[in-house]
Amino acid sequence: MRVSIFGTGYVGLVTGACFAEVGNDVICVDVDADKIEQLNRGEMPIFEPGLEAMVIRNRDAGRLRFTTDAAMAVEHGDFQFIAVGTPSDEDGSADLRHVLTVADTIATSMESHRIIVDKSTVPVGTADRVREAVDRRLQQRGVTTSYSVVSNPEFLKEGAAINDFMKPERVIVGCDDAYSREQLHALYAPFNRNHDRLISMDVRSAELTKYAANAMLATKISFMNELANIADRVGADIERVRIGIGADPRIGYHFIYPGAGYGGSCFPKDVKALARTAHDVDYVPQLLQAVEEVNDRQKHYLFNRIREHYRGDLAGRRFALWGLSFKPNTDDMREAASRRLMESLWEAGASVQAFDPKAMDETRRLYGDRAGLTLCDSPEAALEGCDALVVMTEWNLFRSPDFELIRSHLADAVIFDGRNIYDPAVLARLGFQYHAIGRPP
Ligand code: UPG
Repeated sequence: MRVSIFGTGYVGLVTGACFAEVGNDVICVDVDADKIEQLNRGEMPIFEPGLEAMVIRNRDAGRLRFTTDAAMAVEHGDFQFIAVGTPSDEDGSADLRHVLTVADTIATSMESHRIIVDKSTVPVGTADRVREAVDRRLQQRGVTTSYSVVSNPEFLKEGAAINDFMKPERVIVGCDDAYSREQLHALYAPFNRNHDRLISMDVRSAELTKYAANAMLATKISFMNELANIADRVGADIERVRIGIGADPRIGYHFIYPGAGYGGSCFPKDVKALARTAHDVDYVPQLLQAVEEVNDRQKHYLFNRIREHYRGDLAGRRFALWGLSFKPNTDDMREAASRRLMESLWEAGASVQAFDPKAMDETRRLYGDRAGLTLCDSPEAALEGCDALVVMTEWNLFRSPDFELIRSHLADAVIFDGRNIYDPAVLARLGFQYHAIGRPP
């Protein structure tokens, strides 16, 4: 089948590569000419396991092309995917500027029936706005052609996006006509394992499903972080509690890890946008507001522990920071808890020596040569001359370090762990002071 994808960001690129991988003829479009050139050379603008090899393989097979030529892409694809960013506006609502610009671009050269697919995360009602934008342009051009607008939200986890796309648990398709439903069914057929993964529904329900999924997951995390704060105060160990409650299949073990707060491009933005949608229809989303507030507070948790430990005396201290990305296996630092921590430490006059397996370039891009930040080549180098170690991302590399070596580098044998990856009993035996989330010291 012929597929065109607007936007070569995270979602667009993974979607394009995976559709090509199963034999479709895919064109990816972006307004950023440098990015398109880079992709044509086989260089990835983001790090995602397995992506580069898949892009190169399909590009070489002629099934995956990158261009800035939107008209050619509109001509090419029976499916026109919109996979551009929807950043948060000042008031938390999703900014639809890019989505509507793409809708207009498609309508500017559309001559015959196309299925326009919203893959970007967009608030309920966006399909209608896309339709309005398309109608306006078609009318202006005097072109009369039928077309459909379909909602097909993505559920890709960064770091596991290829696998999530190739082996989806579900594919949500919101559409109001039988023809598009059949076409989407055919397009996604190669990704069914054992049984049909496609769940079809009306457009508005599909749009809301995306937000509902992310808000539910964010709620689980904030719930656990709240419980960790209670555990701290009553002298319980949240890790035992986690294992205890997860055994109930109604609760389950997924997404109940307490930590330094959720980050990334989706949860913070989507919880805000859903709350905004609720306000817009005169509903006060109390639970969603609390989910966000708890997360905000949680991002200060580790800094507060550090400040308490040093009795407020942080000026001139130096901290080794392991992990900068918002989670392992990605170089993404959007809304990463590490950023909030570093900024608080700097404000208090402390400095940071940081190491991350993938996010060093991104950190350099964000903070440049900022005073108080030294980027190191290895976890060990980051420890040199520091007062204490702070772990912010649970990369596998950090899970079983040489604790003797850590101690030999640090002025104090103190570890602050924002992801609860170490065993308190082991660290106590080795003579460390260990501060984790919701665990007795
Ligand atoms: N997190 C926790 N505790 C947990 C699980 C996750 O603190 O038990 C944190 C994690 O550290 C990270 C954030 O939650 O900061 C988000 O993690 P994750 O969901 O793995 O990352 P994303 O790549 O942002 O993926 C989410 C959804 C995915 C959706 C995507 C974009 O999981 O289904 O497609 O956002 O909307």
